[in-house]
Amino acid sequence: MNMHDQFWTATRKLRRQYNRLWLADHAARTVLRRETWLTARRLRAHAELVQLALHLDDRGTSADDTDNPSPIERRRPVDRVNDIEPVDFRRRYFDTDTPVVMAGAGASWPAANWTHAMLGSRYKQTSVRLLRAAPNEAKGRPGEGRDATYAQIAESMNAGGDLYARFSGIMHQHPELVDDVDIEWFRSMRDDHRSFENWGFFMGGAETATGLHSSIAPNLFYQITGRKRWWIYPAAAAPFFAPPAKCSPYFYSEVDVSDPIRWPIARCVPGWIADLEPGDVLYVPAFAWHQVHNPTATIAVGYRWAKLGLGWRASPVQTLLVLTCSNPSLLKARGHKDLPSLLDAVDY
Ligand SMILES: O=C(O)CCC(=O)C(=O)O
Repeated sequence: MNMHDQFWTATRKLRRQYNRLWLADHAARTVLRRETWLTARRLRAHAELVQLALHLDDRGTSADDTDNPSPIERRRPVDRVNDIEPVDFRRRYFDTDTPVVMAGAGASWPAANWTHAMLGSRYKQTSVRLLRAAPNEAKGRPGEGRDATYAQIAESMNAGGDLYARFSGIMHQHPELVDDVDIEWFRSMRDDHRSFENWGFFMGGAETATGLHSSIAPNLFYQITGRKRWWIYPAAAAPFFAPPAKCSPYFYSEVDVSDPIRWPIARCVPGWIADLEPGDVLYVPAFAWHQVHNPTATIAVGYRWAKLGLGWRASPVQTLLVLTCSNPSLLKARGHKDLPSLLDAVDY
C-alpha cells in the first residue's frame, strides 16, 4: 500500500462517521430550519479527524505519533499530458476521477487571442454579479452581490484592482463567444454529450482568488490569458474541510489551502497542485474540492456538464445533499439564469 492509500485507510472510519453526521445535520436543518446539537457533534467529529490526520506520519498508519508537529506535504503535481486522445483521457483520468492538465490543448483556438481590453470594449454594457467567494472573505447575504460591467472589470484589471467576474454566464448571453472555442473538442472528452452543458467565464485582476469549494459538475477548464494555481483534492476529502451544512447545492469551506501554516490540514490530505499557462485545459472531476489563485490578471472559461451517476460515483453523500437541498431547492435553482445569480441566492 502506498503512503496515500495508507492515509485514506487510516482515516476511513472517522470520515464515514463525519459523513453520517453531515447527512443527519442536513436532515435536521431541513426539517427544523435551525441548528441543532448535531452541528456541534459533526464539528467534534471533524476536529477528531483533523487531529488524526495531522499525526499520521509518512508510514501512514499510526495515530500515536504526537511528536510530529509538521505534517508532510501530500499534494503532488497534476499530470501534464500532450495531445491525449479522448479514449485515453477517459480511461486514465475521467474514469478514475483524477485531474489532468492537457497542455496547450486550446492554444490554437480563436479565443487564445482574446484580451480583457477587447472583451471590455465589446461587452461594455453587459454586467455580471460579483460574488464574495475569495478565501477568507466574509460571505454575503442572499441578494447582496453587486454588479459590474465588463468595461469596469477590464479597467480594474489595468489599474491592478480586485474586481473578479467568476462563473459568469456571458457565453450563454453572447453565444458568439462559443464560436471561438472548439466545442466539439470539449464534447469529445466527456462520456456523452446529450445531457446538460454549461459555460462559466472568469475574468479578473492579479492576486484575485476563489476559495475552497466543490460542485457536482465535472469541469474542463480552459486557461486563456494569464496564469492560475489550482489546489485540488478528491471528493473523499470533504470531511477534512468541514463544509458548513447550509442545505445548499454549493459546498464551500473556510479552510484556506494556500496557507498551510494557518491550516496544516491543507498539506497533509493527499491532493494535487496545478499551475496553468495560457492554452492549457485542466480536467476537474465531479465534487473534487478546489481553490484557485490568480498570480496575474487572467481570462478563463470552464465547460461543465452534470450527470447524477458521475456525482454518485465521486461522492454519494454530496449527491444526496444536492438532491435534497432547500437553500434554494433544485426546482428554484433551475430558475436562475446563471451561476452567479444562483450562488447569490444561497444563504451562506
Ligand atoms: O478560476 C477561478 O477563480 C475558480 C474556478 C473554479 O472554481 C471553477 O471553475 O469551478
